Amino acid sequence: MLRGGGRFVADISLPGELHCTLVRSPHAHAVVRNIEASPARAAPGVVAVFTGADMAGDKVGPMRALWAIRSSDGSAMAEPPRWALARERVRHIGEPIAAVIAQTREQAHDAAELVEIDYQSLPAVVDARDASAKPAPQLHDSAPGNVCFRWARGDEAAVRLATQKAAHVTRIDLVNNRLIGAAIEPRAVLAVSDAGSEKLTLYSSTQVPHHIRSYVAEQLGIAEGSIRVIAPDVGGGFGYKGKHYPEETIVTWAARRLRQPVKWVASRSESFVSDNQGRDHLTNAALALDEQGHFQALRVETVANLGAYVSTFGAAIPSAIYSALLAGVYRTPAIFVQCTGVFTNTLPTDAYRGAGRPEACYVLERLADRAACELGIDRAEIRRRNLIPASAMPYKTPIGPTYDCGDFPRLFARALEMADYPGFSKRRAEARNNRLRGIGMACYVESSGVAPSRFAGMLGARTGFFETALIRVQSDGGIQALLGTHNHGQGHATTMAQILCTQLGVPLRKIEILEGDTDLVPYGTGTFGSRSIAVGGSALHRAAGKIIAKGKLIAAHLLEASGGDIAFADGWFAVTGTDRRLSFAEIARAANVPHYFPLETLEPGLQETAVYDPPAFAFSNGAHLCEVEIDPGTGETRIVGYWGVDDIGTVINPMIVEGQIHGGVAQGLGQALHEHCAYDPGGQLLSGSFMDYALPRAADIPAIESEFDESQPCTHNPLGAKGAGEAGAIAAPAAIVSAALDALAPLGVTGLDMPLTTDSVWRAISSAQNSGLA
Ligand code: MCN
Repeated sequence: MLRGGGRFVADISLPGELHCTLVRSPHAHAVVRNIEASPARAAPGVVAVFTGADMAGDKVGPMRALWAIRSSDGSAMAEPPRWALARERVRHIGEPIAAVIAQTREQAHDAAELVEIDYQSLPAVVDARDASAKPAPQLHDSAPGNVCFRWARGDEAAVRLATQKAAHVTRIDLVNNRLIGAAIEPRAVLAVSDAGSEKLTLYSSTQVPHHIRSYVAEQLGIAEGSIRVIAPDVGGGFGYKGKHYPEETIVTWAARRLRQPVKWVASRSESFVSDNQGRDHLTNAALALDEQGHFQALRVETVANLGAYVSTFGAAIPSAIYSALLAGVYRTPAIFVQCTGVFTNTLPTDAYRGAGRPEACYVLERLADRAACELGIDRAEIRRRNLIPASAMPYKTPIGPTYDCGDFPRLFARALEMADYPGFSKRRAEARNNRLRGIGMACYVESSGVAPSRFAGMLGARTGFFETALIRVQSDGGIQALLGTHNHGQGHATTMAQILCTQLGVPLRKIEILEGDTDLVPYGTGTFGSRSIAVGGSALHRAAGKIIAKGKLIAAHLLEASGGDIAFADGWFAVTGTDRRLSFAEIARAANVPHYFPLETLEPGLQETAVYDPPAFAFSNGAHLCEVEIDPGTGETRIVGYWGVDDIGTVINPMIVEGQIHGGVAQGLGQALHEHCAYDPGGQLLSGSFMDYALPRAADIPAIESEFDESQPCTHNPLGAKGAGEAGAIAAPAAIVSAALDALAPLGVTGLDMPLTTDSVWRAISSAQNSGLA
C-alpha cells in the first residue's frame, strides 16, 4: 500500500469499459419538470444517457433502509421511496438525476454539461427543529411534519418522579455537529456483465460486500447469486462506506443493460455531495441529582437530522444505538430518552465512526461537567461517585443493555494518574503568555462487536448480524482463511492471522486472510461497529477449533490411537502420554493425500466453516483525559496532552489497536475543534471542499499516551476481545470540549458547541470580556 501497490477500484480497468458521470441536482428541493437529454446523447463518445424513467421502465425498485424502527406508539417509521436516479423530485443537492455513459471519463463529464433539466425549485429546510415546526416545507407525502419516527425508551414516569424529588437538576442544550467522511479513496464502483452468462460482477469500495449484493439484487429483481461483489483494497471507510448508495445500483443496472463494463469514480468534490454524512443531533437533556451529586434521573430529548431519505442504518443510529448507551458508565436509576428523526433537504446521515455512541457519550459527559460545576464538586469526583463499580457486573442498565464486565472506576483512576490530574492546578498557574489552560475528561462505554442478530431483529433490523469464517488448509500446511468482514485500514491481515497462528501453531507467513468477495466468502455482514475481531475473529476461532477437531481424527487414524487420546498443542498432534506425534503440516498433507483413509468415518480434506452470532455486544469502555491551552488573543486551542485508558478486552495486537485509538482520537479531535458540515438556509452546502471543511492536520494531533487494561476480557466470546476501532472517536470529542470549557471557565464561559474553532472560541472570549465577566 505504502509503495503504491494497492489495488483500488479506480485501479481496475476492464476491456471495453465505459465511464459514468452523474448529473446531480444543484437544488436542495425541486420538482424535475423535464429532462432534455438529446444534446448529451449526441455528444462525442456518449453511449447512453439514462434517467429515472429508464430505470422505472426496467422496473428497478427503490433503495430500502436496512433498519426499520418503530415509533413509540407502535407505528412503523415513515419510509418514503428513494430512487437511485431521482423520479420527478429532488430533495438534496447532489441527488443523482441522470447517468451519462461514455467512452471516456472526460467525454462523460462534457456530455453531462449538456443535459438540460427544467426544475421548479421549492422551499427547502435544513435545520432539524425547523423541519418539524410549522410551517415547514414538506419533503415526503408519507411523512407528515417531516417526521420519520418518534422513538422513546426508558421509564418516563420514574424519571419525572425522581426529578421532582431531586435536590438539583442540571439542564443542557447541545449540538452534535454534522460531519463529512473523508477517506483517502473517494467512493468508486465498476460493474461488468460477464459475457456468455447472466452473471454480474460489481467492484465497489464498500465495507459490506454481501449487503451490497442483497440490495442491488433486490432492486434489480435478480437472484443474489447472479451478482458477485468484490470490495478490493478500500482506502478507508469510517462507516460511511458501509452503507448502500445509488451509484451501486445505477452502474450495475447500466452494465447489465449495455452489456459493457461501466465505471464510476467519485471526484473529491463529488464526494462532498454524494456520501452520507454523520451525527447532526440537537439535544436537550436534564440530569437530576441529590445533594452529594449522585445521579438520580436522566431525561434526554434529541432531534436527529436524517437528511432527505432514510439511509441504510440512518434510522437506527439515533434511536436504537444511541439511546442504548445513555446510561453510559454511570449508575443512574431512571432514564428516559425520546428521539425524533426528521427529514430535511440535506444529504442523508448514517454511520460515521462511533455512530450514535459519541453522541451518547457527549450528552453524559457534558452533563457530568455542568452538574459538577453547578454543585461545586470536582469534575473527577462527581464521576467517581457515580461510576458503576466492577462489583455490580453484570450490570443491567435501566435503558436496556446489560454490561457483562468492566472496571470503570479502575480505568478512570488510572487515566487521572497518567494525566497527573492532581498536579494540574500547578500547571494551570504556570501557563505562560496568558494562555488559558484546561483539563478535561470523558468516560465512555461502547456497544462494540455489533452483532447480536436477536437484539437487532427485536429493534427492527432487516438483516442478520452474524459472521462467517472458512478455513482451507492446503496440503503444504498453508492456510487460507476467508472472512465475511472487510479490511479497509484496520490491519485484519495481521490480526486475523495472529489468531490462527496462536491457535494452530502455523507461522504467520503461511497464513493468508481473504475478505471482500461474495463468491469466495460463504457469507458476511461486513466491517462496521467495531465488530470484526469480536464477531469475525470469534467465527475464525471457532473454525480453527473445528480444524483441530478434524486434525485429531486424522492424527488418531495415522497414529493408530483413539481420537480422545490425541492432544493438540503448539502445532503438534500427539498421543497423550507418548512421544508419538505429527505436525500440523503432516496432518495437512495426509488430509489432502488420503490414500488409506477409512472413508466411511473420515472425510478427506481439511477445511471448515464456522458462524458466530454473539449473545450480546462486547462493551468496550475507557476513560480519556485531555489538556489544552487556549491563546486568548486568537482563540486557538492547542492540545498539550492526551491520555487514554481503554478496556478492549484481550488485545490481539497492541500496535494495531494503539493505531486504532490514535486514528479515532484524531477524528474526535476533528469533530471537537475543526470539522463542521454547513448548509445555508436554502440547502446549499457551504463546506463543499477541504478549503471550507477543516480536517485536522498532522500538526494538530498531539502525542497520545494510550494504555490498555486487559483485566476484564469479554465474557461471552472465545477471544475475550472487545472492539477498538471506534473507541477514540467516542471519547475524544467530549474530553476535548471538557478541557476547552475548563480553560474558559475562569472567563465565565460555560458552554460552546462543537466545533470549537478558533473563531468561535475567540468570540466567546471577546463576549465574556465585553460583558465584564472576564
Ligand atoms: N483489535 C485487536 N484487539 C482487540 C480489538 C481489536 O487487536 N481487542 C484489532 C483488530 O484485530 C483489528 C483492529 O484492531 O485489526 C480493529 O478491530 P475492531 O475493533 O474489531 O474494528 P473493525 O476491524 O471492525 O473495524 C471497524 C472500525 C470502525 S467501525 C471504523 S468506522 C473504523 C475503524 O474501525 N474505520 C477505519 N478503524 C479504521 N481504521 C482505518 N485505518 N480506516 C477506517 O476506515
